[in-house]
Amino acid sequence: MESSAGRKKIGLIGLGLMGRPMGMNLIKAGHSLTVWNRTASRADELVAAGAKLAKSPQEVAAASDFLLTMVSDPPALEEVLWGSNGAMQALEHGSIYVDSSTISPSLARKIAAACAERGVRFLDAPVTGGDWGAKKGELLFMIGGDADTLKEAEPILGVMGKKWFHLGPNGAGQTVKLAMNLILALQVDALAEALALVTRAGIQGEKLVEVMQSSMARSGVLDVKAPNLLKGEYVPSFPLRLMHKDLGLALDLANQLGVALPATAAARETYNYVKGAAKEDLDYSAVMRFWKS
Ligand code: NA7
Repeated sequence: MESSAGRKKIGLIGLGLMGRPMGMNLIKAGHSLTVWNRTASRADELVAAGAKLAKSPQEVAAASDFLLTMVSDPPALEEVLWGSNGAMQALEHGSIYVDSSTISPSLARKIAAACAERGVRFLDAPVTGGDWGAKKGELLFMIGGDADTLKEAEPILGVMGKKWFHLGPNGAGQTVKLAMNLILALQVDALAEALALVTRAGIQGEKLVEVMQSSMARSGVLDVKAPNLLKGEYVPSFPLRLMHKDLGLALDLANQLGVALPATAAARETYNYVKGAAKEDLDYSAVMRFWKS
């Protein structure tokens, strides 16, 4: 089922902030791409660049030997896989299915089992890098699943990302992704909390950031998110509503495993407050609004 020059027939479901640039990079690399999105107009840019627009997730799966999904959360993914005209029923024996949404490890394992029954090879492959990483083709993939399947998927992952980590069987990619997002959420929350303290004391936030940049507290998060916090500009790169969702998924997993995550539980309340008060879609760095609403 491969098209010319070893290019795969790729299907992409979910054309949000992340899915659109990932799809664009696949087209630029010469792959044949069939797409579907709940809100069809979000496919316009990709269709103009050469993608075929399918009428349903089922039609995407039937047209593809490599399916990629990138939707918001577990209910969205269950809908596109098992809802009306869902993709699962049309996945071809021998094809590869990669999900890059952030979902629960248990749902990843349920999908892997359903795929195995159809002779489909499944990888959970959530990403980190934000929408700028997706645009530049520099995402990091955290992979759960079979090593040989990963080997086969690597040329396609390499179009969208710069690195991937094989972390264990299905579910392992999602487990590490939830741990990663927990760290990012806490780091940004801690930075916002410290900025609230110094600015209330009459010291400019920039001063704290300057000191941090020369200390052990420097970090990638500081480089990328401190400017948002200092300017109060929160254009979504990674939306707060999705970070809030991921903290909930991390706490659910912790509950299942019997691990206490007290700092995560507290941070989720802070993000929850800002999410409830927000009228527009915001980046997760808007957690600062807990102190400056
Ligand atoms: P976005 O920009 O919020 O996009 C989410 C996508 O999921 C978008 O295509 C949505 O379609 C789709 N979606 C949401 N709910 C559904 C349902 N019920 N059925 C079908 N499709 C749905 O998120 P990002 O691109 O930033 O993130 C994607 C994932 O990566 C997410 O798991 C993050 O945590 C990490 P719409 O356009 O709204 O019709």
